[in-house]
Amino acid sequence: MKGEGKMAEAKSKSIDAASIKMIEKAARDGVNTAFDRAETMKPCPIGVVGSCCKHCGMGPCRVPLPKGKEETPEEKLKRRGICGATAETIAARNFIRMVAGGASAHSDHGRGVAELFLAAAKGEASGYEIKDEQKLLQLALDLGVEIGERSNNEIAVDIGEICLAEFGKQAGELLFLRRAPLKRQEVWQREGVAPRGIDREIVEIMHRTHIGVDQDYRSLLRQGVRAAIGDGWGGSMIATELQDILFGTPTPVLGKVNLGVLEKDQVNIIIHGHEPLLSEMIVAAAQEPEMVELAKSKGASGINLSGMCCTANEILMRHGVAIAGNFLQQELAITTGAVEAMVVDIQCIMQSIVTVAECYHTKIITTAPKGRIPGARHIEFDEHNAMASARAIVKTAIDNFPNRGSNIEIPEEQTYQVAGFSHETINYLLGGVYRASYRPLNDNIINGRIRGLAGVVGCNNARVQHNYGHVEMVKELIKNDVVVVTTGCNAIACAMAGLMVPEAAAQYAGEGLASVCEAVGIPPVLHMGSCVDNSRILMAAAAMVKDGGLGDDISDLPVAGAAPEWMSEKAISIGQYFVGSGVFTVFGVNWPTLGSPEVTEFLFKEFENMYGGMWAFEPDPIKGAHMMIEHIDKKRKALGIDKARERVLFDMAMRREL
Ligand code: SF4
Ligand code: MSK
Repeated sequence: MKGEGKMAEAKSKSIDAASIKMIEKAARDGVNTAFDRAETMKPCPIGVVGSCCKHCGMGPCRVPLPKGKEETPEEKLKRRGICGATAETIAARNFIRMVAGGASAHSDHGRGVAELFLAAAKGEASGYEIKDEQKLLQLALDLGVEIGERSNNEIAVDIGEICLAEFGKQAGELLFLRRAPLKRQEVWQREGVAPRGIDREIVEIMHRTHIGVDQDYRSLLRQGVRAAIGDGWGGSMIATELQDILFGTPTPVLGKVNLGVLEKDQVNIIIHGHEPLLSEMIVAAAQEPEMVELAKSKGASGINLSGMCCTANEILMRHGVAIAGNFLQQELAITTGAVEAMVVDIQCIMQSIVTVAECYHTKIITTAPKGRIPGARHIEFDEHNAMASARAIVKTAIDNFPNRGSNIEIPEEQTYQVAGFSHETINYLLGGVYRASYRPLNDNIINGRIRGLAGVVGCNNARVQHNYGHVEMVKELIKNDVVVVTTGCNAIACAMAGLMVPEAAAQYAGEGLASVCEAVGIPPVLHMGSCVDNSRILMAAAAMVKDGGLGDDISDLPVAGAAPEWMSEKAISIGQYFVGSGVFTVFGVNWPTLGSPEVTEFLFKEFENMYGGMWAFEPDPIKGAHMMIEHIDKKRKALGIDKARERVLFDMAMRREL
């Protein structure tokens, strides 16, 4: 690997000082990273706009944009795939296959959680037990499960079986759709997008996009909405709800973030991926006195656990475990030379980490049967004996400590953050334990101190400067009094930039938002968890509608969504269920249907008439933020609360009232 490729110009690659240092170290060490590959690997101009089809053996077929505005039928026939598919069909098929990929990733995660939940309730998964009884009982009420004198485990068995059945259901509607405002449910009925079963809608996408099936882009995109709603209000929501019951619903917790959390004298273990099922056990195993003693016997002063990507968010939210970084920092963490083991499960794991690890001493340990990488050590997670798997992993890391080389450099950068804002916690923080509600949030939106709410989420993308889009967009929003809720790699970027401590309100937020944050003691950017936890944002939006004063539907709320550095198919599915739930959603970097102006127009404009929410594309994060603010102001005007902001002067009386 040494000497391979052109080394990246570090400073233009990231806004984060720790990452820049490690990009430079990788260059010195001759280690090629995603930052280098993004420079040398130019995207195919036809593929990037969604106009390349390889759905059959006659392709790939590439269909360019038309030359002039008016095309004759003869000219039209020349711009087709071999099977006759148009640019519209190809772009729409590609787009909803991305939805299918994303929805299946989230939903298969949810299925895994439901299976473990059921096994734990039946006493077949030692080490796991119900941690949040209140949420268990609430979910029982929501799902119509009898409570009576039954034990928690008896109730949980029923809940687990009902949730598992949601995946393979063939008819009817997903049960969690009932959690949406009534008006939203009517929109889904009207448009024919209420999902029947989570798996069914994904399979139907794969069928419709096979050669020669659905060749009407409107019809294809409708199925995309249906499957995405099955993700947000189905698979992802099941994952979040059952994880909370099994591992505890997050409450505010202090944590540290960035590569500086790695410890020079300790055994460093990074847990990377998405599922908290095994990582919860690794957290426990790493604290066992025998393990700590074993680490000391190898010359380390202890065991230091940290997370990466969404697993990091899961264990931060529930245990305050430090976060080493987000998606584009996975290779950089190994480049420090100080990581004994990187333990991975599913999603967003770069195959290259195995080869980067070969340049140092790090062991890559895969744990999921469906997520294997050649060259990695595989220690399979056995849910019936999870602690044994966790101990084997921790021991492998400890045994590797003496193999550390001398080429070690840990950047000092790390920041503090307050995380753990589940939608229940926001409820309690705003309304108090005895009158938990979103009323104070709604009131402050109505009186104009808070302009609106934005959900800013999603990945890093090596095609753009690491973390720049995330941080600039969020800063612009809070400066304009828009409170931000966040998940995934955006949350990690915001934490690294110091936006997730209460003091950030005074430094970065507009006067109205800052005054509310100071009164409640919260940061202006609220960490709601991992990718599947975007379902918490849906629940928060539904709660805002329920508390009244801001319309009858999510599409009436002064809210907007964004993923300024998206890259994964999951981000497309998330964006699609935000839009399908009535939220205006802006994506950065690139847009995968630009090869078909009709499809793009349909998603960006006509969707608003159908769903109340629509997509937009803007690579500049500040401009993207202003598109969101404009939409929020449009909704404020429609609600008749646009004048309130003009009256906000924040005299002493108003501050006292707060
Ligand atoms: Fe080409 Fe049609 Fe086959 Fe796609 S399905 S690769 S457009 S022939
Ligand atoms: S980890 S899906 S890069 S947010 Fe959830 Fe980050 Fe995107 Fe993966």
